[in-house]
Amino acid sequence: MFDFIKKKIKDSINSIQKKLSKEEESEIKSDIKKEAGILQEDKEELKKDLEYSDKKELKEEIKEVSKEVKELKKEEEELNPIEKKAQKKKKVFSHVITDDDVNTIFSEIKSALLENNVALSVLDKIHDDLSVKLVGESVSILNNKKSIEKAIKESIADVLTGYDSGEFISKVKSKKPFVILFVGVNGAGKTTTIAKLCKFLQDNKLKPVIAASDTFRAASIEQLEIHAKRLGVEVIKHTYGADPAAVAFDAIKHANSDNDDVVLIDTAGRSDINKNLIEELKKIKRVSKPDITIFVGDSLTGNDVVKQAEVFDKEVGIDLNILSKADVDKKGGAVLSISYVTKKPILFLGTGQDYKDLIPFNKEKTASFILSE
Ligand SMILES: Nc1nc2c(ncn2[C@@H]2O[C@H](COP(=O)(O)OP(=O)(O)OP(=O)(O)O)[C@@H](O)[C@H]2O)c(=O)[nH]1
Ligand SMILES: [Mg+2]
Repeated sequence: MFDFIKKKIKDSINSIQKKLSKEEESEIKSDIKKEAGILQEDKEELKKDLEYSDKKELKEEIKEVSKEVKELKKEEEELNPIEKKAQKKKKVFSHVITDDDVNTIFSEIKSALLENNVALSVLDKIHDDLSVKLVGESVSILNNKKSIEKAIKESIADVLTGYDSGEFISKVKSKKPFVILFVGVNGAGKTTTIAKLCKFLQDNKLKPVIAASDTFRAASIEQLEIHAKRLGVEVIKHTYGADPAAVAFDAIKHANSDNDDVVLIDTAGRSDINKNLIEELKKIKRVSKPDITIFVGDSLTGNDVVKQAEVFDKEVGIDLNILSKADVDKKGGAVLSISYVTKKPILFLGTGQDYKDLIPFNKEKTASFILSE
């Protein structure tokens, strides 16, 4: 994930580094010129003095000064690499970052983020954040990479919100049975994510049961039953075409009598979010009164998945996001946008087809990963 953004961020840091290095070069040059000028004046003075004083002594002095002038000229000619020269002069050149510098840094990142389908509001937020963090900051010209990288990392982390998986488990344990409703378009990864989450709950000593409330798509019940058998979890089902809300209701009743800890309600998707789907989900929600509603989105669909999440939130109401297929997503635009746009945190990233491929989301790690080598 983030391959393309990673490269662009590096390019942007290098280009600002280059800009500042050029600035430093001219600063050093003008310093040297100034010093050489002063020495030249000294030399002229001494020459004048020579006419009136002890010639031998003054000749020595002139020789000294001439030598220094020569050395400084040589230094100016050799003004590369910059680092060596600045060290030699034992002078730390610093630069106060301007709006213009931040625009230079941001312009490269912006194109990368746009190409990765990052939402516009997220772009604006990152730009504003970078300005607040960097403008007016005095950075070392030779060693500004670290401070700029740090600011970019923090600005990216600022647009991300995660929901701690430990906190999630505590919440689930706070009520019995804890009911979780899953929503999302078809093929988003709901059913697979439910199977992975069963494993995660089992690993945390919780007993889940699944409601097969997708009575719409052919083979959806069998798909769930295959996972459930492997995981040793019960599936509460009706027939295809049955009322999905009634299935959810039965699953909760079953959990109460069977002492199950969590009810996971699988629902149907549609290729687009149509009225039927929304009405169906609203009814399931009314009947099952879930403690948490999770939106499952396919991260490969970039900005579309963010728009879907907004619609589901507006129509049905969502509490958390899980993004699937992060393992095959080279861009990462959905991951960067979804929590900022929907204001709902990311709980997990799906990173493959195995049950273990459900990674708790961590915003600092994600931001660091974007800037890692
Ligand atoms: N590589 C990868 N594939 C995934 C991941 N999550 C789900 N898939 C695959 O995506 C496809 C669709 O997943 P489902 O879980 O059936 O999606 P759904 O949302 O239940 O789809 P409908 O039931 O049609 O609404 C399946 O082939 C899954 O194996 C993931 O994290 N990584
Ligand atoms: Mg499904």
